[in-house]
Amino acid sequence: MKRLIIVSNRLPFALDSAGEDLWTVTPAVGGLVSAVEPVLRERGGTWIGWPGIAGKIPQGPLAEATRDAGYNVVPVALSQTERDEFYYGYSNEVIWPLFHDLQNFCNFEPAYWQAYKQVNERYADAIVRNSRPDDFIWVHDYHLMYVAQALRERTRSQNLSALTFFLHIPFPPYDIFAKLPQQRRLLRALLQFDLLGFQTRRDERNFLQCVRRVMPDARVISRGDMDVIQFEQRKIRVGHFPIGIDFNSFEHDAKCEAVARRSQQLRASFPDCQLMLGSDRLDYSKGIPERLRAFRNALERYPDMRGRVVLIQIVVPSRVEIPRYHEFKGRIDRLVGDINGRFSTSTWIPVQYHFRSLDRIDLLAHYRACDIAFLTPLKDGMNLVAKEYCACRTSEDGALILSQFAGAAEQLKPDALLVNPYDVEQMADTVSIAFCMNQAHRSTRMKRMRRNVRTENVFWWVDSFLAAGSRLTTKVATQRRDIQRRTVRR
Ligand code: GDG
Repeated sequence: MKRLIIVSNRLPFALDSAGEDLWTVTPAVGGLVSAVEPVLRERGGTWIGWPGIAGKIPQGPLAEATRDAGYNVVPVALSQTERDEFYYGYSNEVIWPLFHDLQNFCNFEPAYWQAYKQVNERYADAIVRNSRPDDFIWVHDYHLMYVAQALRERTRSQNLSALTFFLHIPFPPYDIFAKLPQQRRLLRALLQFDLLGFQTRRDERNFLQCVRRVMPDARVISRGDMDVIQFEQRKIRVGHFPIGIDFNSFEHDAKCEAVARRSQQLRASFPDCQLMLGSDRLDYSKGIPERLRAFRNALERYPDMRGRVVLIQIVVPSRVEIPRYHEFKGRIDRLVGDINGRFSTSTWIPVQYHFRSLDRIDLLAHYRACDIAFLTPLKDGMNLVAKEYCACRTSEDGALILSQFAGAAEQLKPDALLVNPYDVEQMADTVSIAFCMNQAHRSTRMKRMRRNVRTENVFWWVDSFLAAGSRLTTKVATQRRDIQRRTVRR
């Protein structure tokens, strides 16, 4: 088995200063970490990433934080300016909104691109220092799309391992991508990887469409479930690999005593009510205001639901240093206040709102206790919360209302109730349908969704990606031998 080197912007934990020589270590929350951490813990390997603090990295606390990880951790340091321009800037003010089709939220500040390249070069240097030619290098996500180009500029091509990349967020259609000032440079950089993985068929199709339109020198050849791009005498394979979750671990933990107890407590706090759950990082792509407006609309138009349904909305703080995120939180606070102010009675409050991260037991207890999950991203690479909800429904019941623009909809669509998050009335009608759906009907759908999430789990995802990559490493090795032979003959 090849050594696995994971490269992502963030490490699976964040270090934070709590005063002179005092440090806190907080586990990172987010889809990438949820998916990749169990894999690396099982197989071992190396994780290269940033520990979340600007400036010098304190070695003692880092060693302490990674002692029991089960894999090596290589930190990458970022200065405050780099953090601002690469992470908050290019990654989160340009790529994130653009790739979620929210181009009006973009700030195309030219200086951001320089910082993006510079920081990607830093990650490339860390890879060079910490990898061997036969390692499997797997770069993750939109922060690091320039890494392969930086690596190729640093290493002579015959010394490179196969370089692979997976994009966790959606890839936008051409008409949106075309707004990116660095569109050609970015595509060229992506084409320096040997394997490119996307979440869904839709993302893969969008990417190929952009390559066809923007890169006239590239030739796209379709081959069954994998596409191949011929570019600058190299072949780049392109596929879609929908990410999954560690189903067994969620199912197992959801059945444990502590989760059962907490789940019963939750249910007992809302007698005679159906519980609906929304759980998201604080992000404008997750459709939280739209969901709240739909819930308000449902309470207005379906008065029978008043007093009989509670929406528990968990919002996990994220990127709060960015002013837009701060303003966005204000919008959510006001909507929750409006709904509760208008509809609450002395015995019933319609929205239970938590602005904090729950620990795993509490999160799983919410999955177990809630009759309906209500997840309405405007666009989402996958949405793991939807899959985690299904895995934790150990009694095989519960309804899932899911945005048609979440990647997970491609796999769960026959059984999830799909909604358009821009259509508040349709969402409200779907809330009413879910509310009235009988147990037998819910159970048939949930069983099928659980089967899918159990089968196409995170290990299946990794295996299919690594399998596509391994075919590639053989090819890269052959190519390397050919180059060496030619050099010797000369
Ligand atoms: C990106 C893409 C793609 C949620 N609340 C709490 C908590 N969570 C965990 C969930 C889940 C993760 O956070 C969120 O994952 P998502 O997939 O829903 O969303 P992103 O963070 O935006 O992830 C996304 C994903 O990458 C993977 O490829 O699906 O489309 O945007 O795992 O469990 N965790 C804790 N407390 C909470 O309150 N501890």
